[in-house]
Amino acid sequence: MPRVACGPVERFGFVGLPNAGKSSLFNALAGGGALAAPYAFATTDPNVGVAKVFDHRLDALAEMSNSKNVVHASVQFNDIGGLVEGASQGEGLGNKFLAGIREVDAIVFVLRAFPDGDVPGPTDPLEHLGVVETELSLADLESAEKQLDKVARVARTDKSKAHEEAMLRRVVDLLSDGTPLYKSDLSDDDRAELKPFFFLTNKPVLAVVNIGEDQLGQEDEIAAPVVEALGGAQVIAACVQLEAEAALLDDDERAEMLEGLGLGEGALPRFIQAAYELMGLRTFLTTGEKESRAWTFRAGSTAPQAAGVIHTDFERGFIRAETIEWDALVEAGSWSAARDKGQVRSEGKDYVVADGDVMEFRFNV
Ligand SMILES: Nc1nc2c(ncn2[C@@H]2O[C@H](COP(=O)(O)OP(=O)(O)O)[C@@H](O)[C@H]2O)c(=O)[nH]1
Ligand SMILES: [Mg+2]
Repeated sequence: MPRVACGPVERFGFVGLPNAGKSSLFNALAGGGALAAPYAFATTDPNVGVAKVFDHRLDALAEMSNSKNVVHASVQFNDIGGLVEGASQGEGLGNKFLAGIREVDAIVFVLRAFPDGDVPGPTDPLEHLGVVETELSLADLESAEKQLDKVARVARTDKSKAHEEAMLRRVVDLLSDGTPLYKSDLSDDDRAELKPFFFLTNKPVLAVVNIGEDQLGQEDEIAAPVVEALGGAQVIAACVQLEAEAALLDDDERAEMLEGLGLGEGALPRFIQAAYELMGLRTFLTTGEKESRAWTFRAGSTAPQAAGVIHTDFERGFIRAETIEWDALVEAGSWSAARDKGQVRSEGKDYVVADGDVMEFRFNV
């Protein structure tokens, strides 16, 4: 039996101080995105959840096709637990915590801004970021020094190791200055080259600033210092508690509550979209009466590679892909109407799939 592929699965880890709102964010995502679909990576770990990637294109196609089944793309997230000062020294749950971060593909900093006398802890998101960054950077520094030591010894007799040694020296210098690698001037190529050394701060990051109910409307202002500190990383300000409460409601009630608060769709769709984009993921779609579905593929994939996300047979036996942009298809009203208008393209094996393409694969096994 050929393996049924399920596309790239990226794992995001929530990292932050105790009481920042990590578990609340987890519940908000799990509540809103709790899916019955049997994901390949279904897990029994209560700290691992799956959230669906909200996609209005998929909804429009499902409506057009009157699909019986609608399947969203998804991302996996881990509630790693609270970081405490001294974690890099193996303080308390420090080691377990660092191991949790090593397992994920990207880091989501959860930074508290909400004031609440009943919830202990600092309420300055920059202070949260500072503690977390210091611990991660110290853990990386220790690891970088050890690895540099080894490589330098080998490099004395093996000249081919000189470049590796220089890279690690640069990493040690950066971390000694307190610069996490994601904030450094290392190029994307440098960062890719450093992957085999497994540094925590070499992972892509995004941040959620958790604001209080009374701070709604001041999102940009409160997030600004974090945006500046993280230079370039996506920062999303949201009242996680309200989002978690909304997630417990059914669709209509949730929409009503969020609209009533002036929050539109809420912050979760934006958060998940940001997470998806951070990892260079794209979506193509399939649609029919039986099912409309969003499929995740890596930016730059060719049509056969995208077909392989559905099934390895589709990739091996790929002939061509009937392709149309989702909005053109919705406007035409059906595949046959779009075909009659000459809007459906027949793409070959070199076609680089675009985000939002709707595809039907022709294959031969
Ligand atoms: N007022 C207020 N309280 C919040 C908010 N987010 C989380 N909390 C509360 O803060 C406490 C800690 O939240 P939790 O999600 O468990 O934080 P964690 O330790 O990072 O997992 C809980 O009592 C939450 O109800 C918020 O946006 N506003
Ligand atoms: Mg928690």
